[in-house]
Formats: sequence, structure tokens, C-alpha cells
Amino acid sequence: MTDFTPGPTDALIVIDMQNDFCPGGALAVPDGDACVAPINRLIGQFEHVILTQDWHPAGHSSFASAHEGGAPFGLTEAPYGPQVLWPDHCVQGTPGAAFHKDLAWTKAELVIRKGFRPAIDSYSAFQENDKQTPTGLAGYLKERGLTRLFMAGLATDFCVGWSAIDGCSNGFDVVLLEDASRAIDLDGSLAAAKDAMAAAGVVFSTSDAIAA
Ligand code: VGL
Ligand code: ZN
Repeated sequence: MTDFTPGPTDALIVIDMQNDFCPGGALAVPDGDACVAPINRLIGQFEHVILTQDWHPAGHSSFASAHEGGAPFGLTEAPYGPQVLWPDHCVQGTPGAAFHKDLAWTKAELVIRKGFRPAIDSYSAFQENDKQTPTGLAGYLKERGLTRLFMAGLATDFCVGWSAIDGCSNGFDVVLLEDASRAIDLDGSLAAAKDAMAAAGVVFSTSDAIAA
């Protein structure tokens, strides 16, 4: 295992550690809250901590409830391509959209909100699902001179995976911390996401490899 010592050009990116993705939430990721403890330790180790927050308006186009006959976890054809339909989740300002109560989030220097455009979903922290609309994160990181990104959070096969891949395509070194992430795993989506991450150049590691 490679040892990673966080330095001034490294950032920890914590993806969507929100109530709705944790047990009891509207789109609960199995064991999702098990990420909180390792992530809190990581937050203590990194100088730069960035969070993402899934942040949908009520009636968002990714919600099954917004489509006649739409079933959660089914597919729809969005103008930008196939889009999974989800239960209503992370509605702006609701308790489900808040960070997990035990997450040590106060140190974060930036919170990137995503999925706020009614017609476009956004898994990646870098760009929305239309693959065209940037969130501004790449520009922020570049302007700040942050070059290596350690990612953790929910869910490995959607928001974490897409963020990791887009991090690589934006020229960053990306390390996925697997024990600090959990997957939804719809129809093999975890295996597919891991293959896609490996092909993109994402390095797989665990939080105990972080030496600080
Ligand atoms: C996510 C589905 C819908 C995620 C967000 O955080 O992985 N998944 N919205
Ligand atoms: Zn969402």
C-alpha cells in the first residue's frame, strides 16, 4: 500500500454525506453512515477540505415522482441521455439535505452544491449530467493550486465515481478512499463504476494509508 502524506496541494473531497443518503433517509445507501468516522479522521488530517451537497429543488427532473408512471430506480430519457429516476431526496433546505449530524463539516473551505438546475441532474462534483455545465470546482482547484484529490463519501457508484473520473479528465491526480465510501449498487453499477474509475486512472486506496 502506498503511503500518502497530505500536503498543501492536496484536497479531501467529501461527497454528499447527507441524511437522505444515510440509513433512514429517502435514498439510503446501505451502511452509508459508516463513512462518517473515517471521514472525520481524514478531515483532521487534511489542510484543505471541500464538501459537496446534493441540492435539488422540489419536483426535480431526476425524481420519479416528477414523471407520470415513473418508478424509482427506473430509467428515463433526458435531453442529455439516459437518467436514473430516484426517490425524492435532498430537497433544498430540508433535513434530508443537511449533512449527517456527526460529520465534522465545519472545517470545509468550500461547499459545492449540485443538482439545483430543475432539468439537469448532477452526480459529478465537476460537471452536471449533461456533460457540459461546469460546477466551477475545476477552476477553484486550479486557481488555488490544489492538484491531488482524495475522495470519499456517497455513493461510490454514482456521485463519488463520476467525480473521481471527472477529476482525472480535468488533469488532477485522484485517489478513491474505499473504506470511507459506500455504494448504492444498482444492477452491477458498483463493478461498472470501479472499472470506469480504473480506466480513467483513479488510484484505489483506504483511509489508513493516509499518514499525517
Ligand atoms: C446521488 C443519486 C442521486 C449520489 C445523488 O450522491 O450518489 N445518487 N443523487
Ligand atoms: Zn440527487
